[in-house]
Amino acid sequence: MKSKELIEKAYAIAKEEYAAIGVDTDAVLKKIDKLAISLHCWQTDDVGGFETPDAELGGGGIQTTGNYPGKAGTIEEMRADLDKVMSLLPGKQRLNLHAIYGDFGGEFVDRDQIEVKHFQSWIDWAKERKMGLDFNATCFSHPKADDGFTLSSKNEENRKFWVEHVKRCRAISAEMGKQLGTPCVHNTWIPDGTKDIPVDRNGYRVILKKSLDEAFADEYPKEYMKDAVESKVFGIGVESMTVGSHDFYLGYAIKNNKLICLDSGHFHPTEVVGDKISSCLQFVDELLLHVTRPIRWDSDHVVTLNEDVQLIASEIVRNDFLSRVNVGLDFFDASINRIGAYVIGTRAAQKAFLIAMLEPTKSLVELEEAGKNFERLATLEELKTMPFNAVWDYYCAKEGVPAGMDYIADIQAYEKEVLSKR
Ligand code: RNT
Ligand code: ZN
Repeated sequence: MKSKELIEKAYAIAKEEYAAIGVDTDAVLKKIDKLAISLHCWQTDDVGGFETPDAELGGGGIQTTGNYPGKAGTIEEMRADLDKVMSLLPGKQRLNLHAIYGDFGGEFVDRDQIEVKHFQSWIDWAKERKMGLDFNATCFSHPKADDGFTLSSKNEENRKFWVEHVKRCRAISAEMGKQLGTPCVHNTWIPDGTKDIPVDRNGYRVILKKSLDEAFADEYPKEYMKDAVESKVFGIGVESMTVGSHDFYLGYAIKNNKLICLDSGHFHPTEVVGDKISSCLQFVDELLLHVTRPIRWDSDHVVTLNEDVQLIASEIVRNDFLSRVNVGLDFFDASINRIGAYVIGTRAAQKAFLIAMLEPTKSLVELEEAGKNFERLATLEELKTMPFNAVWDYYCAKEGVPAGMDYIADIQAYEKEVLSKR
């Protein structure tokens, strides 16, 4: 285990090094406390949900791969896993639920029938932990989504079903926000699209717009809930056209004062979400992020501390956008210990924010404005190996969670005592 003495010694040195470039590490530690990342509950069970015993993710071009033992199969198991995850993370978190994770008490409740009562035990759970909740309509893994269309369906009965589902999800979200005293971000993502070349692209988009207008007709106070819409470039089996493209939703969000959700896996591989933040925020009030790690496609690999994630965090921090960007995660790896995956990914995102906060942004901008581009690049390179890790460890120790690699042993013990017995 990393000793308290070593952590403090390293922090004292790091503090001096950062002070020399004009960064106050104590102030950074206060600032990072304001960041509450929304934990996507679906990393614990591969997006299965609790509608039926053995429910599995289906349709819509999202997939989990792997069958590592220990997946959460019940609401109790999921809650235990979430508590474990949070015990290994510094700072505060929010919880992001999908509609399929209701507390249905063993009964089958179809998506157009869900009510607040199915989520009250989650609200109580979050209240006990002083956390906020976020929510998502689940427009996939359902027979009425099997033909590849939900809100943009030309089958009127199906379309109405999905509109009703989203309406109910928004009402549930508003109640979550009301009871918890922090606005719930409700995100709408639909898988709609076609495998092969469609002819009536416009027709589907006309229907999607109409369905969103209907689903969003009920207004709720901003203090209770906020709507986000999430685009996607393509999915497996939906290669030729996605109805809810980026252009579609960006337009919809701007015109209707909604949040746009940017998922790092939903763009062409050389596009980076970090670059989109300052563009979108010129025209929408707030953003929702789904931080993930796409590999060749929207593979939803565990987030690691890479340049894409760093740019996202840096853009938010440099521009003081923390109050306008809701940070959520969206990865699901079933091939390794799921709790381990969860903790690695969340800590990586937190580290990216910490590094961003340790940047002497003002002096970098001065170099840039003076045309000193060699000096700018050199400083950015040197910053990469500054002792941010000493600040991270100190932050973890201060928060009473394992520093450095110490969380690995904790997760191994949880696997032995809990996960392996499922
Ligand atoms: C799918 C979207 C969507 C889902 C979750 C489960 O490509 O990213 O956000 O991953 O809603
Ligand atoms: Zn997403």
